[in-house]
Amino acid sequence: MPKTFSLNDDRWRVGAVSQKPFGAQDDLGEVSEWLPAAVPGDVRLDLLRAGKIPHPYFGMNNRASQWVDTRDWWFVRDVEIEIEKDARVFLVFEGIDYQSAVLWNGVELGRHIGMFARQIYEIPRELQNGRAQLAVRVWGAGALPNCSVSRAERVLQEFGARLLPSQPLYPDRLATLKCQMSFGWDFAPRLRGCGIWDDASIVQTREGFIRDVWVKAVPDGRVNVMLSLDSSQSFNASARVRVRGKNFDGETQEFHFNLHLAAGLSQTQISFQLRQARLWNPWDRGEPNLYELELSLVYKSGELDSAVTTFGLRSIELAPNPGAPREEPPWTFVVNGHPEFIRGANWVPADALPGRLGREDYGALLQFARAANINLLRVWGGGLREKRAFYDLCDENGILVWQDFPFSVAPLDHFPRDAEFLALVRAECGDIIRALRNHPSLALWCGGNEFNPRANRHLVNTLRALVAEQDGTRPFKPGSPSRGERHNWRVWHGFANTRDYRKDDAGFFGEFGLQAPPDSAVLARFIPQEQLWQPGEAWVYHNAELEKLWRYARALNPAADSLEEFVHASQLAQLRGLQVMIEHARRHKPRVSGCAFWQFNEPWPSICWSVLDYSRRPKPAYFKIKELYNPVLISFDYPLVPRAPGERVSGKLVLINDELRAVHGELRAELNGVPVLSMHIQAGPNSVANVGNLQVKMTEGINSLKFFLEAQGKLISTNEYDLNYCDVGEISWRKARAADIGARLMS
Ligand code: BMA
Repeated sequence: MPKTFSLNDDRWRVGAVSQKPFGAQDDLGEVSEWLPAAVPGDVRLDLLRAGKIPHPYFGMNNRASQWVDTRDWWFVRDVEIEIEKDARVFLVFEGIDYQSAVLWNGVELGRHIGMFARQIYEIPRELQNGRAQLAVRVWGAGALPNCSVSRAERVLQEFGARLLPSQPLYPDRLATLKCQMSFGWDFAPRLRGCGIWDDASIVQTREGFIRDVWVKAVPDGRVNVMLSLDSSQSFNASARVRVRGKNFDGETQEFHFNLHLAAGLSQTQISFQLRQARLWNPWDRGEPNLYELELSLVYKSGELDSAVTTFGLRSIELAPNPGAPREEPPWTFVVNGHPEFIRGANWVPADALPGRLGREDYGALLQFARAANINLLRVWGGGLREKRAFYDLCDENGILVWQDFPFSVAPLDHFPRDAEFLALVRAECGDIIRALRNHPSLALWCGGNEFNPRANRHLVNTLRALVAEQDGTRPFKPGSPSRGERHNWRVWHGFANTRDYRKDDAGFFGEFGLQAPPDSAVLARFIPQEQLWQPGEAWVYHNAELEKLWRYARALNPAADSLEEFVHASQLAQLRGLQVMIEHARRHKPRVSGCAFWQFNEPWPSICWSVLDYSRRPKPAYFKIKELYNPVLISFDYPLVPRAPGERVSGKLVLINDELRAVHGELRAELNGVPVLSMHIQAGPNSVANVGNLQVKMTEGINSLKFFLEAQGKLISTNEYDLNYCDVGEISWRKARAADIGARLMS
C-alpha cells in the first residue's frame, strides 16, 4: 500500500504576482502569464528557459534579472493520483527557498520560513481528491526579513560603511537561514534563490506514517533505531527490519519487533545486533562498507508504511594534537580508533542555482575529489545543507564530511539573538541534523564560518545543545576557525609571501589559498570578448581581485603582459602557494592534524580560489593537489630564498606516510631530467620520517626537481619543485596585520 509519487518533473507552471508581506496568499488569480516550470528548480531557471532573462552567468547579465526579487511567485501543477480508501496522504518537500505557503485545491495546508527544513503536510481526508491543484506561493527575496539593529549598532554600521564599504555591518542576510553566499560573496553572484530547490513528493500510507528513521550504530554491530511515527489511532503493530550490504555481498539479516503506536506523533526505539559486522572506513583506510536498512510497519497482515535508509558502522572522535599547548582544543580526527591526517578541501555550492543540481553533478564533482586523494570535504557555512545525493555519494566514496551550519562571516557583528530567531535556528538546523545523521561520512558538526563564537554564544549554545540532542555521536566545533585552527589569509588577503605560510603554527589549517583564473578558453565563455584583455570590470564582476592576482603572478613572471601569460602565471602562483602550505602542514604531522585548502569548486564561472572551475575543468593546481595529497608523499624541506645559477640548494628529505602500514621503496630524484639521487627509504605506519638530505646545484634557466618513489617496482608517489620559485614580492605588513586581527576576532 505505501506509495510515493514524485513531484520532481516539469509539469509545473510558474507565474508572478506583486510582492506582499509574508502570509498573504489570496492572489493566485492575479497571475497574468504562466510559464512552464521544473521542480526541483528556481524561478530564474524557468525564466531562463522561457527566454525571459539573459543568462545570469555571462558577463554582467546577472544585474539584468535582479527584478525577479521584487515579485512573488506561484508554482502550480495538477496532480492526478489514485487515492486508496482509508489512505493517509502527505505532501513532502525537502526544501523550499525561502518563505512559502502550500495550498491544495485552494486550501492552505501550511506556511514555512527557511530553506533547509523538510516540510510535511497531511492532506485532510475531506480534501482528498485524486485530481487536485497543488500550488506553492514563494515570496521573492525582496520580502526577506531585515536585520533589526539597535541605535548604537546603527551608528557603528554607518561608521563601518565609511571604513570598509565592502563589508557592511549587520547585513540583512544575517537575519535569514538562507544560503548566505546567495546575497553575493567574493566568489559568488548576488543571486538569491526562489523556488522549490529540493525534492518534492506525495506519500500515501495507511494509519501509521514513518516520519523518520534514525540509526545509531557502533563498530561492534550494535544498532539502535529511533522511529518517529505518526499514527491516526492508538494500536499495536509490528516492525520488520531487513539489513543488507549496500555495496558488499553478505547475508540479509532480518529482525522483528512488536510496537505500540500511540495516536499522534510518537517515538519508539528498537535495537538489534548485526552478525559479521563490517566497518565503514574512509577510502584511504579501508572499504567504506555501507548497510541498507529497510523497515516495514505492519498491522495484521498489511503494510502500513515502509522506509529505507543507509548507515555505516564506525566511530569518530577528536583527540588532542600531540605536542599542542594544553589549552588547545582537540583537532585530531580519530576514525575507528585510528588518528587520520585530514587532506581536505572546502566545498562550496556547486551552483548558485542549486535547484538544478542532481546526483550526476555531485557524482562528477566527487569523482574529482576522490581522484585528488581528498579524504574530507568541509561543507562551508556560507553555502548549503547539500541535497541527499551529495552525502550518499560521500558515504559511497569514503570521503569524510565536515558540515558547517549555514551561518557565515560576522567577525565584527553578530547574528540575531532574539527568541524568534533562535527558534528558527532550532527548527532549520534541527532538520539539517535529522537529514544527515545517518550518514557515516558525516564526521563533524561546526557552528559556521568566520564569526566570533563569544559574540554569538546564543547561537553557538543553541547549536551545541541541538547537536547533543539530535545526534550525540559526533564532535561539535563552535565555528571555523576556532581555537587551534587557522584560516590563513595573511597570504592573499594580507599580500604576504607564500613562504609566510611556513610560519603558521596552528594545529589545523581550515582555509588557505590563492585565486587563479580558469583557462583562457573557459574565460572567453563568460567574459565578453572585448573585455578579455586587459582584465577589467567584467573580471571584477566575476570576482577577480586584480591587485592581488597581479602581485602573486609577478612572483612567477614579472613581465607577464598577455592574457595567456597572466593566466599561466596566476595558475602557477596558485599551485606553488598551495604546495608550500600543504607540505608545511603534512611535514608537521602529528602536531598539525590536517588542512583544507580554499576552495575545491565554484558556484558560477568565476575567477576565484577554486581548483576546479565551474565547467569542471581542473586548473593546474588540481593536479598538484592530487600529487600532494597522495597518502604517501616525499617532501623536500629547503629554505625558500632567492637563488642564482651555480648556488647550492640543500634540504631535508621527509617521507610522510598516512597509511596504516609501513612503507618502503626506492627514491630517485632528477634535476631537469638528470639523476641526482637514488636511495632506499622507509617510514612506519602513519608517520613522518626524515630519510636523508639532498644538495643540488642550480643551473641556468629552468630548475625542475622531480622525485619518484617506487615500491615493488611500481611508482607509488611523485613530487616536483621549481627551485627558481621564491615569492619575495612585496609584503604589506599593514594588510597582513589586518588579516591577523581578523583571524583573532574570529576565534
Ligand atoms: C574565507 C571564506 C569565505 C571567503 C574566502 C575568500 O574566509 O570563509 O568567506 O570567500 O575566505 O575570501
